[in-house]
Amino acid sequence: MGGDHARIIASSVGRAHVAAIYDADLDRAKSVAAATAEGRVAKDSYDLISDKNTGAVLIASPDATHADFVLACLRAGKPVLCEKPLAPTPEDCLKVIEAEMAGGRRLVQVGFMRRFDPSYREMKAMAASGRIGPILALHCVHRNAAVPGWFEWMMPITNSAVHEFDIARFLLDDEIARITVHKPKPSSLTNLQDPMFLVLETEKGRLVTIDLFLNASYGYDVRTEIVCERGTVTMTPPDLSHVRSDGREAFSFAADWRPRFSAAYMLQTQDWVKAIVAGRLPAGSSAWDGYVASAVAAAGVEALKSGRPTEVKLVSRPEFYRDLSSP
Ligand code: ISE
Repeated sequence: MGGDHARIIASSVGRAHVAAIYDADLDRAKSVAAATAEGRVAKDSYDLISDKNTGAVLIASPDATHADFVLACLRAGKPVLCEKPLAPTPEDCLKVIEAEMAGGRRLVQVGFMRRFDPSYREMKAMAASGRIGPILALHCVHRNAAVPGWFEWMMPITNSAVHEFDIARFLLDDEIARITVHKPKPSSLTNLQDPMFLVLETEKGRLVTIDLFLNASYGYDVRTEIVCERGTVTMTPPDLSHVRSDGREAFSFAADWRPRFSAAYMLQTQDWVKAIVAGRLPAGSSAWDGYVASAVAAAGVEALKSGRPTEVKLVSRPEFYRDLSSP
């Protein structure tokens, strides 16, 4: 993912270039840097963050390392775009929030790139226009072909379903109050509880269903339907063509999220850089949004363990994080 971000900055973002790359795997850092940063590799991640030639930082490291790196960026006063989740636990997200508020400047964006995806944007605009009546419910399907062996038991919720939590808040303009996790018969292809069906209840009384299946084998398949009082808005398959032959019609699935959301990743980074240059807030998810998604995930992990509906516990939202981008 870090390599993809670096390539996007090097090829598709004006007013920015890749200053240098750090990766725990030096060979990987070298190969990405050769393609994007004229070979500039940093030996130490914290030195790279504080380096005077680093104007802003993009973090795409393992989930549990995010908060520490973001805190280092805040200490250095640098804008930072951090891959999701902001941290796997809401407690660590709150440390980021406290540090950002103490610095008095909004510097953190969380990489919930779906907010920039043209299909989600169009769906939100249609539903929000009110032309087909108020929104009643949301259905989400989130399927990966497979996840790596190091994926831990709670990561379907803390790493994957967090996207659905964030996009549900974005589409519905509503907060998630309660979560229940249902456990269907698990696939024999993995040791995880897979699939899981999540049911979210929102503050405004809507239901959100999430069919989360991370070893679905056949491809990367993300789908969403917004149910309104007088109609529905459904995401169409994002393929480029359908083939009709031999008495059937077929289309292809992406292998993973990178081709499916390539436009979203590019638009996200372009907006982030434009916002930094213009001195405005970026349009993406804030540290507050990152905290809320991880708080819903924490309730989800509890619900997975207990089998019971679990309340989402949020601290009250500081004035510092009130803006138009989130509910
Ligand atoms: C992965 O980390 C992502 O961010 C993808 O967008 C998501 O669909 C996938 O489930 C995650 O594992």
